[in-house]
Amino acid sequence: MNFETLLYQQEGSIGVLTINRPQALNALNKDVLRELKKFADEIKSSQDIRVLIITGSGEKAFVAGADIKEMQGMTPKEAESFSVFAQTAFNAIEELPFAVIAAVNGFALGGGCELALSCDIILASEKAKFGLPEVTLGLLPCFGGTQRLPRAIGLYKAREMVFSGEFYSAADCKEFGFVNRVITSEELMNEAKKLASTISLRGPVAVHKAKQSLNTGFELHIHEGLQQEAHLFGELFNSEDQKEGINAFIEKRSPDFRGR
Ligand code: CO8
Repeated sequence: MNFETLLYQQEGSIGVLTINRPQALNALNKDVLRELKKFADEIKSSQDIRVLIITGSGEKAFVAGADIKEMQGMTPKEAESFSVFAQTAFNAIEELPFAVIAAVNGFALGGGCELALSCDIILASEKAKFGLPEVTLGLLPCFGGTQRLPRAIGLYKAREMVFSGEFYSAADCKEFGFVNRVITSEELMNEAKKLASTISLRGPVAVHKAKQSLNTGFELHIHEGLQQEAHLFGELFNSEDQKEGINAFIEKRSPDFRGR
């Protein structure tokens, strides 16, 4: 895969996607967003990837937000379309059929924080700073932040973050509940790969269906969510992986999941 603003490397079944505009602290301009969407569309049908890690290039930033310079002079209609376009790209990341880990190595501001929130698991370095500083620019978070953040941490903490526009440490965000773990900068990628490696050994069809059950079920009434959970559980019994998992347990060996 060849991109101008993204770097992609695959180690076995683990993909590492790096947002690569270090000169602008990896800010999300139209090119990055277009490429992110294209990347998600291409990778979603890959048979040999089981976990994706997303990180930022350089030591300073994961992603310092949408590209502020591109917003100058936008009309209301252009701004709305830009927001929809970015939301579509982030939805595509969120809906990937495998686990996605954000390895947040520095500033995750505005669109950068929202990108992390569209990943399944957020690991952060001690140096990471999160924030939704849109109101400091006379804007509001529009790449999903006003929707995903309160769902993740509740309305009250989300209001504080959105209304204040302040930056928060990784430790604060862990306490808020949307950062899973805080790790030293040196160890961040190793830890992300270790977790990815653990997940990659699990049944890929099961991880995919569990992700669907968690993410979609979260939006539903519990009764509908439970119905969906049972339905997805039933669907797993069409998969070879399910038979392999159970057989491996009974035969006292490690399962050899094929993702089908
Ligand atoms: N957009 C464009 N360029 C950026 C951005 C950005 N978001 N962030 C940093 N840069 C650029 C700087 O302009 C600078 O470039 P140059 O050297 O050419 O001047 C370079 O990156 C390095 O940045 P700094 O010199 O500022 O580095 P510092 O270490 O001094 O500061 C900060 C780091 C604190 C991260 C600072 O750069 C900063 O505050 N950046 C902006 C953060 C921000 O407000 N992000 C939110 C943006 S809004 C958003 O994401 C969602 C809004 C959606 C709007 C959609 C509209 C349709």
